Amino acid sequence: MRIVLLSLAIVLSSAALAEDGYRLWLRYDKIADARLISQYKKELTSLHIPGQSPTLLIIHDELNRGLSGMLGYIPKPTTGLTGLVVATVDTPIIQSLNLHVDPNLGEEGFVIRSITHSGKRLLILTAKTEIGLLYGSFHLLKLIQTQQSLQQLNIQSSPKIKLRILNHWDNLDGTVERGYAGFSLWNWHKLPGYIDDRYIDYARANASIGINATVLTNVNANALVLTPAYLQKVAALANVFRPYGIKVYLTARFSAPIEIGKLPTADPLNEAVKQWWKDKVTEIYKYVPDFGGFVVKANSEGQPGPQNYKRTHADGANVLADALAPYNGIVMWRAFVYDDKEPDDRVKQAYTEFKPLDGAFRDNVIVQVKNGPLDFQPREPFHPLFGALKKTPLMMEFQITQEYLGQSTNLVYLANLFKEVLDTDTYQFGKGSTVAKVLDGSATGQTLTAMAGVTNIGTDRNWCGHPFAQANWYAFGRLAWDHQLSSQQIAVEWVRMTFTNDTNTVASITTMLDQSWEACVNYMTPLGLHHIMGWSHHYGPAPWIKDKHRADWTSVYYHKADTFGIGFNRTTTGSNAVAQYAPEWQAVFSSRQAIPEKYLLWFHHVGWNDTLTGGKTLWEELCYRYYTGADQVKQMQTTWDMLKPKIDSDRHEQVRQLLAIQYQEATWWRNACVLYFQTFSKQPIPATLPMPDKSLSFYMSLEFPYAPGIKPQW
Ligand code: BDP
Repeated sequence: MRIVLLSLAIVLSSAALAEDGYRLWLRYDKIADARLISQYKKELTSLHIPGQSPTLLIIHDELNRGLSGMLGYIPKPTTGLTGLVVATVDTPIIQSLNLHVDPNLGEEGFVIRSITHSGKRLLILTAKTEIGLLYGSFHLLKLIQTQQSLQQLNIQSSPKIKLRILNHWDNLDGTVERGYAGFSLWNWHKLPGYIDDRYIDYARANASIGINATVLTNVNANALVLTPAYLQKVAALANVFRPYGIKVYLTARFSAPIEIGKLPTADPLNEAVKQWWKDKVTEIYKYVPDFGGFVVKANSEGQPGPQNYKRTHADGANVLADALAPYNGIVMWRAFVYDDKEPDDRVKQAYTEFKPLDGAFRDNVIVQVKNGPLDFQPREPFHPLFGALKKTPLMMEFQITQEYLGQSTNLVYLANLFKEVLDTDTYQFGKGSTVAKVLDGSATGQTLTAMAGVTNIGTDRNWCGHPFAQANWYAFGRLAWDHQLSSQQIAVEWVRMTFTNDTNTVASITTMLDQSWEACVNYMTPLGLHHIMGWSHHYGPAPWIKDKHRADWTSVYYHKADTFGIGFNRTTTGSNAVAQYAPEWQAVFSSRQAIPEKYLLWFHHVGWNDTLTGGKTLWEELCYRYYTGADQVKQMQTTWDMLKPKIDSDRHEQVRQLLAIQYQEATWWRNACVLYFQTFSKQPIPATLPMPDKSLSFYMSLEFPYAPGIKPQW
C-alpha cells in the first residue's frame, strides 16, 4: 500500500513539475546549491514593503513567490529597517536613510543598493513610483534567477524609451493575424465578467521586462471595438493591467464615423467627423480613464484613410490627436503605406508620402515606422525615414511574430536583427546618430519616444508556439528598456532564467541563439534577397510567384532574376531608392564595391558571373549561402542533442521535434530557391554540394490552404 501511495505521489509531483513553458522566464525553481541559498538568505532575512496599494500587493506576492520558490522560504515580514526594504523615495523610511538618488531616475526607474545603516546591512529597493518598485523587484528576482551576488549592489536603471509597446494583431473573432501560437488571449465573449488568469500572467511577464503598453487589436481594425459593448470589455482588461503599469491602446478604423457613427463621411476636415471623434474619445475615457490612445493603419493594403477624401496623413492623424489631446492620449500613425496603383518602387513610397509632411503633425502624434522599408523581411536595410523627419517624432515597429522568419517552427533569435537596425548610423543628425538615438530622442530632442513589437503571443500553453520564441518577446522588452544591451547579454539572461544556470549549457544555447538569425537569412533570403515567400500565408519559399492581381505582392517584382543576373537595381540607374538615405549611405549603397554583401541584391542587379569578395561568382555564392543556412540548422540539432542530459525532457523533446521540422523547412527553402534561380543562371549547382532530391515542379506544386495566421478576408 505504501509503495502504491509513494509512486502515486511521484507521478503527481512529476506531473505538477511538467515543463510546458507556461512559466516563461519567471520559473523560480529551487536553487540546488545550498551555499548560494545561504548567501542570499543573509541579504534577505526579512522584507518590509510599507503600504497596501494594488501594485505594492503585487510586488509582495511576486517577491514571496520568487523567493519561496528559489530559496525555499519567505522572508519574515517586518516594519523596520532590516533585510530588504522596498519603498518609494518619498516614504519616511527611505527619507530617513538620506540616500542620494539621481534626480534623472525618471518615473519608471529604480535603484537597488546594499547599505549599512546603524551597523545593520540593508538591501534597499527604491524608486519614484510604485511601478518603478515593481520593475526593480523583477530585477532583484532576476539577479537571483541568474545566480548573481546580492552583496554590495549599487544598481540604477531607467528606461531609455518612454512607451514600450506590444501590438496585438488580434481580431474580435478570436483569430490572430500572423499569429502562430493559437488564438487571441482576449476572450471577448467572456469579458468583462470573466477574467482569465492568463491576463494576470501576461501582465506579470510584461512588467518583468518593462513593457508598459498594449495595443489590444489588429491594425486591420474593426470599428466595433469602439462601441460600448466592447469598451466595457476593454475596460476590464485595462483594470487588470493597470497595477502592472500597462496602459491599454486600441486601433482606430478610420471609417468608424461611418460604420458605427452613421455619418455619411469620415473626411477628417468635416466638422461632424471631428466632433464624432471628440465624443468617441470622451466616451472611451469614461470607460478607461488612463486610455493610452490609438494606432492607425490608413490608406494601406485597402484600409480606409484620409486620402479617400483627398486629405493627407497629417490631416487624418490630427483629427484623432485633437480629440485625444485633452486626455493626454496619443496617436501612433503608421508609415507602412504603399499602393499598387503607384508605379514607384514600393520601398520608396512611405518616405515619399511622409517626408513632405514633416512638421505638419500635432505634438501628440508619433509616426510608427517598420524597421525596414519593405515589410519585416528576414533582413532589410534600415528604413530611410529614421532620422529623415526632423520635426516629427518617430517610433519603431518591430515584428516579434515570425511571419517571414519561419513562423512558429523555426528557432530564430530576433535580438540580433533588432540590434543590427538599432545600432545603424542614420547620419541624419551627424555621425553617430544611430536609429536607437533617433528613437530615444538623444539625437532628435523628441520627448515622445516609443518602440512597438508585433507580438507572438497566443493561447498556446507556452504562449509563443515555440519554446525559443519566448526569447523574442523577452528580448524585445529588454531592448525597448535599454537598447545598449547586447543581444548576447540578453540571450544569457534569458537562457539562465528559462532553462538552466549550468555554464556550459548556457554557452551552447547562447551560441545557437546567436547564429540562428544569420542561418535563417542564409536559407531564406541571402545576399539581400527579399519577399520570395509563399503567397498570402507567407509560409515557405515561392520565388516563382508572378502574374497576380497586385504586382507588388509577387516575388518576381523583387528579385528580378533574368539570364543576366538577379537583384533589384535601386541605385541612380534604377529606382533610386538610395537617394532617400543620407549621403554617407547613398555612397555605400550605390557602390558595387562598397556595399556590404548582406544588402547586395536589395540595391543592385548583379550578373551571375560577377565575382564577390570571397572569390566565388554570384551564382556560386548564392548556392553556397543557401546550403550553409541549412547546415547551420543541422549544427543546431547536433548541439541540442548533446544538451539532452542538461534540459528537462519535456522541452528538450519539443525543441528536438521543432528543430527537425526546421531542418526540413530550411532544405525546402534551399532546394526550391536554388532550383528556381538555376532556371535563370543556367549553371550547375557546385559539385561539392549535394543535389536537391526533388524537382522544381514538385516544390511549385505545394499548397497550404490552411496555413495559420492568414487574414480571414484575404
Ligand atoms: C504585413 C502582413 C499583414 C499586415 C501588414 C501590416 O502580412 O498581415 O496587415 O504587414 O503591417 O507584413 O499592416
